[in-house]
Amino acid sequence: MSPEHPLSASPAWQALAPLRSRALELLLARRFADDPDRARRYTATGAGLTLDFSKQAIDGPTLAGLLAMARERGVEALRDAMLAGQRVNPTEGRAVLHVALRAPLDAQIAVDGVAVMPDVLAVRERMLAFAEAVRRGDWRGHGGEPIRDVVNIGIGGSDLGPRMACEALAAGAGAGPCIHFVSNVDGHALASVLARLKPQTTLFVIASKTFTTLETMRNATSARAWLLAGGLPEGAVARHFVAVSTNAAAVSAFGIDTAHMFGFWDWVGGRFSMWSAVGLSIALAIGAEGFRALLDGAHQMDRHFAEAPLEANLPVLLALVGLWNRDFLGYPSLCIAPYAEPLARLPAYLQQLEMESNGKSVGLDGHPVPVPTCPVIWGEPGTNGQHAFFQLLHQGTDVVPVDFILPLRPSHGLPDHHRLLVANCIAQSKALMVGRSAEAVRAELSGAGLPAAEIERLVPHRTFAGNRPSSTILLPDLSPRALGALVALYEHKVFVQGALWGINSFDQWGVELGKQLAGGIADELAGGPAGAHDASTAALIAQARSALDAS
Ligand code: G6Q
Repeated sequence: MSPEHPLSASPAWQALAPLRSRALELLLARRFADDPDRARRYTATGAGLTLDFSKQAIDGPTLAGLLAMARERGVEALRDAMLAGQRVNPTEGRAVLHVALRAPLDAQIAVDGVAVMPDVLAVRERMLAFAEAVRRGDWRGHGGEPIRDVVNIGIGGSDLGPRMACEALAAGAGAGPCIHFVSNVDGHALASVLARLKPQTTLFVIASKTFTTLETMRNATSARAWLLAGGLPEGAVARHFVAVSTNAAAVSAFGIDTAHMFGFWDWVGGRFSMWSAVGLSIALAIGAEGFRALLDGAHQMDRHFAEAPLEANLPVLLALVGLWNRDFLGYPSLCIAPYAEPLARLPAYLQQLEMESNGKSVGLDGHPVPVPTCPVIWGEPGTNGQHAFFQLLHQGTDVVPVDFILPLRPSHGLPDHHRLLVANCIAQSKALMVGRSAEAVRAELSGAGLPAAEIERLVPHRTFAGNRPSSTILLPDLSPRALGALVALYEHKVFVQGALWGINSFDQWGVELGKQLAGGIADELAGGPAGAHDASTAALIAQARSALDAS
C-alpha cells in the first residue's frame, strides 16, 4: 500500500493500521464478556431501522479512528455537496440527486440554480395517476378490457430495483395487475412470460433511461410484434405500451406516444432510479399510497443521513464497518442474508448498487486507489442459505462478513413460521460469533455415548473457531416505508464508501467495452465479415455461427 496516497497516508489511516492485529486476535465473544454494555454501544437506530454492529471486530479506538478518517476524507462536505445538487459525478459531468425524487413538496433543491422539485412532482403525480387508472380499470386495453398483466421491459437499473421492490411488497399490494419482468435478451425470458398472457389485457412498460439499450430494445420490439400477431391493430400500441425514459425522440421513433412517456433526468443514475418513473411498475403493483410511503421511508433515511452525527449515522457506520472489514481485515466479500423470502432479490439489487458503484480501482484524481475497494456482494435469503452455503461461512477458509436483514413483523398470518425464521436469524449470527469449541464437541459426543477414540477422530471436523463478524439490521416490518429506508441506507453506505476511497460511485465505464464488442460479434454471427480476434474468441464465434446457421 502506497503511504503517499491521501487515503493510506492520512493520520487516521495510520492510526488504524496498528489496531488490525488486535481486531483479528481478540475474540468477539470475549469482547462481550469484557463489556456488558457492548450491544448497546454498537447499536444505532434511524428512520425506523436498527443497526446492530456489535458482532463486528470493532472497539472504541477502532470506531474513533474510522470516524476520524471519515472526517479527514471530507465525507460530510461531500454528502452536503451531493444533497445540494452539485456535480459530484465528474466523469459524466452530472449531479446525483436521487434524494430529490423522494423529497417533500417544499424541498429547495437545484441543479445549476434551476429548481428540480417542480418537474419531479409533476412527473410523480402523472405517473401515480396513471398507475391508479390502470389499477382501477379506467385505463383499458384497445378492445376495452381492463389490464390484468403488466410486463416491465428494462435491464440493470431499469429492472433490478422495481423487480426487487415488487416482490418485496407483493403481500400488501392489494388488488391490481400482475407484474412481470423481462430483462435478459435471452428469448427464454420474454417467451416464457408472453406464453402466459393475452395481448388484449397486457400493458408493456418499456423502462430505459437511454432508450437505446440493446436488450430492452430487442425485447420491446418482439413484444410489439407479439401484440400485433395477437390480432391487435397498429393503433393499439398506444394503449398497450408506455415508456419510462429520458429520451423522448427515441421513444417516439419506437412508436410510443410521448403523451404516454414518463420522464426523468440525467441526474438520476440507473441503479438509483427506482424512486423515479422507473418505479412505475412498483406503483402499478402497490398503488399510489404505497409508492408514496416507499418514498417517505427513503426520505426519512435521507434526513437521518444528512442530520445525524457521524457516530450515530447508520449509512456512515455501515460504510465504516465495511471498509474496516475490507481494507484492514482483508475480507474479500460480503454476504447479504435477508431473513425474509420477499427480499429474495435484495442481494442481486445490492450487488449492482455496490459493485457497479464502487467496483473501481482508479480514484477521482485518475490515480490507482492503493487499497482494495468494493468487496464481492452476494447472498440468498435465510433460512435457505443455511442449508447451502452457510457451511462456508462457518468453517470455510475465507472469513465472510454477513449482513443479516430481519423484518420483525411478517406480512403473513403464520406466526409459528415467523418465530422459527427469527430464531434462525439470531442463532446464525450468534453461531458465527461463538463457534464451537473442542470441549463442547467432546461433551456432546461423550453424552451421546461415543467411544473416546471416535470422539477424538470427529473433534476437528465438528469444531469451529467462530469469531466471524456480522451485522444485523432490523426492520419493523416489510412495509413500503421500511423498504424505502433500507434501500436508502445502502445507497448512502455506497456513497460514503466511495467518498472514503476517493472514487466516483456514479459512473460505470467498466461495462462499456463488452457492449461494444458484442455489437461487432452479433454482426459476425449474422453473416458479417470476421473481425480481428484472438484464437479463443475466433473459435467460439465459428462454433456458435455454425450452430446458428444450422438452426
Ligand atoms: C445502472 C447502469 C445500468 C443501466 C442499464 C439500463 O446504474 O447504468 O444498469 O441501468 O444498462 O440502461 P437504460 O435504462 O438506459 O436502458
